[in-house]
Amino acid sequence: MKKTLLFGALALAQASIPAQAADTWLNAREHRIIGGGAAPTATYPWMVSVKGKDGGHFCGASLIDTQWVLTAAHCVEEESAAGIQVTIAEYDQSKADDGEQTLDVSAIYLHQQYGDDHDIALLKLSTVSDKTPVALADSTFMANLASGAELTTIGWGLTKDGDNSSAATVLQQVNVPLYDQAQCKTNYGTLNIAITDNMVCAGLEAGGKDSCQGDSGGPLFVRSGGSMVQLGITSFGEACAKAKFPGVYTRVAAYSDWIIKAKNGEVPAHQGPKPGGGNGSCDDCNEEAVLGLPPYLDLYLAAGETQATDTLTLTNPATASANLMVSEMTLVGDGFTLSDNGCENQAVEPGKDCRFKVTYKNPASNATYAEGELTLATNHSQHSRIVVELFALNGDAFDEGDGVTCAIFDDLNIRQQGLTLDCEDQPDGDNNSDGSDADGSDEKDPDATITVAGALNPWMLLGLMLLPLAGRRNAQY
Ligand code: 4AZ
Repeated sequence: MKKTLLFGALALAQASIPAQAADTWLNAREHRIIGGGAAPTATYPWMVSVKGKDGGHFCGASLIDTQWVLTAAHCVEEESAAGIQVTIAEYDQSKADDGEQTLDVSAIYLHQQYGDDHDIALLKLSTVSDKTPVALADSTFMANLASGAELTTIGWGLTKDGDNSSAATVLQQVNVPLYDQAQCKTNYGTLNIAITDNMVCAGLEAGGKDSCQGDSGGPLFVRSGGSMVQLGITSFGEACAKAKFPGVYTRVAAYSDWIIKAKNGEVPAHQGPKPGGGNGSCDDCNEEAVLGLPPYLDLYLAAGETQATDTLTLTNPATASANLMVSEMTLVGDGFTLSDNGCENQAVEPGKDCRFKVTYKNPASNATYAEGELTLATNHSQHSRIVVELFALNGDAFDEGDGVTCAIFDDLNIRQQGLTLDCEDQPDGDNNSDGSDADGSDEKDPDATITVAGALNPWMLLGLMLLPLAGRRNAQY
């Protein structure tokens, strides 16, 4: 996860342990509910253990609707839906309990702004569960909850902070009071950790009772008139059960709307770890058009022209089983703009399409070319993030007739890509008629031009050259 400091240890453990090693993950970060005891059996039918496909528990969660499980984003950030499963009404991790139900996950929805905040995720189950879901707190409920109110948190995490062999086998529970929000902010502030209004803290001033590693994603709830209401998702803390550093939980009431949106298919599905280790780059990503959108778009400005526009079409295949939703379109790059946007926040039915325009306007500099990137966030299970790389080339960058300067090729990094063409044959301007370099260097004249033969005009040439170039630019899907 992306948090710093106390998140550091968490991030390290989480990031370094691959999805397949989910069972070993808990062992690597031993801590469970601290200062509590075994929960009574058959009391929390909505309690969920999130596991690898090999059955190893790595996070808690809760059933909030027949087909929906709530957990922490940092629990599933590095997971794919196919790589995990959940056991609902789990109690004893060492055996199959009466009434427990293990189901597959069909999609993971991570909060789109998840980072140092918004540690929330939803898992959609492949089939419905017959267990009774837990109720969730809304803001009115929270407003009526006083500091010091008795809350409970449960899980299979470590029982001794730092002791990796202390993970619980049977579900543990501990009562922790709601901690004053301002005090929590102040205390964590000393560690440079921001406690936002999307978080809620629980624990004793003196420490001793807390959730811990392995409890993440599980619930913080209150008993209210004979029923239980979940108000937090176990998220992080400065160590466990430490005085002045209560456990920090995602404030569920801050996400009532997000939960509705995710259930409505308006949040892009999480694609799991990125190829090559999750840093966003991938060499073997699809370079083909995705849902009608090309991996790159070249916009050419003929000499004297000030802007160029292209219309792109996003298509929901006729074979699709659901509407295609684009929740967000973001465009970066100087001089590029998006207009006539008929796609963002629209439901595109199967067999239908939507359109939008991308324009490049030369920003009155003598820029020869520009690069940008258009990203679409969609609800498509395989294409939740579509990236179109944008390239613009200014006609003024070309010599009047049919020459393309070698400088452009250098700027575009084309020469380094091995597409040297005649640039390599151009003199470097030292006027040695024997072809040698007066200064002994191998540099080429940046102002030299490539003469383009016959019908192959500069635009076509650059289009051809940008094709492999763009292909190497890590278009991601
Ligand atoms: C964890 O790493 C974790 N003391 C969970 C809860 C707390 C700390 C760490 C709260 O999963």
